[in-house]
Amino acid sequence: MHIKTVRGWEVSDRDATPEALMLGRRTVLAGAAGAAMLAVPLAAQAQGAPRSGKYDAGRELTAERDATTYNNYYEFGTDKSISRAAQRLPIAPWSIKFEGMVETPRTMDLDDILKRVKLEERVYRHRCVEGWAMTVPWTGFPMKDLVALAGPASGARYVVMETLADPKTMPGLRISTFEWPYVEGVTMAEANNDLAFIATGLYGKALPKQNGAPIRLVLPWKYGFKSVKSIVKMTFTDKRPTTFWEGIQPQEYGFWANVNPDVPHPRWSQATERLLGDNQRVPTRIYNGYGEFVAGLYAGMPNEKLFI
Ligand SMILES: Nc1nc2c(c(=O)[nH]1)N[C@H]1C(S)=C(S)[C@@H](COP(=O)(O)O)O[C@H]1N2
Ligand SMILES: [Mo]
Repeated sequence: MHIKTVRGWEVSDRDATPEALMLGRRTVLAGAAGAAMLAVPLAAQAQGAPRSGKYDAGRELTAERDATTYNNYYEFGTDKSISRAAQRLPIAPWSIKFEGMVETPRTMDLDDILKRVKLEERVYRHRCVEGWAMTVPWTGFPMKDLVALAGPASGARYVVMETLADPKTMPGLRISTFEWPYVEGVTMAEANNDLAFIATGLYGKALPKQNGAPIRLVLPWKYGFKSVKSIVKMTFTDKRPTTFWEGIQPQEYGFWANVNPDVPHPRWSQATERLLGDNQRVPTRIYNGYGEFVAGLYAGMPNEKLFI
């Protein structure tokens, strides 16, 4: 396969200009990947959920305007200014397919899922591998509750999640150097860790489209690219998946992608991060500061490349 020059969001945050990625990879122009459809009461997905006191973010909230206008959502374009373009994302009705090693493969409507979970608000730090960071209040529920709804079979070891791939509304799907749909995965132990969160709201409102409406993953101890947006499918498997960025640049992005200031990206340092808003630089912390909750997940894995 011929590899062309490309840099994408993995360009250092300090060099600001995002360019298109590399690699002559065949694109699977996913057909109108099926968000099967039924009505969803969107407003009900965020309002009035009580804020959890379990995880103290320890720094000021990012301004809502910054968090909702500076985004990574490559389906809508490779720069940070996709918030307008993303308004075409069709989010209602919405459903999620549960497939693979589950007791009963099925599709569940989002409104049905929301009836079976308890919403709460959590303020989490977010660290993008490019070097920028934010602190935002997500509304949602623990990922383990979604796993329980899916009903995995006992042999399942990984959960794989996919974003909608809709060529009609997502111009980024024409970039054939990417292999759509966007796919991410975690181990069952990671999925069942209380910190792993499924968000349906942000700042007490329904999740904005540019932030991954109507339902996305939030893994605050990992680099942001693991937190897959607009999820339409959850597959349980006993094989580790090749994830979106790993498939494109395996020498730069791996499966684990845990935040670590001492493990530089091959092209830039990860020692500090730039806070959206005031652009202040602060030190990056191992596991993005969530080590007490998640470090145990990685004990006894000396041969795994746990950090990027
Ligand atoms: N489907 C999809 N999910 C995605 C991305 C993407 O391009 N497409 N970008 C990831 C990256 S690199 C980051 S940092 C976060 C950004 O989330 P935000 O725009 O809500 O800040 O989403 C992640 N999830
Ligand atoms: Mo990112």
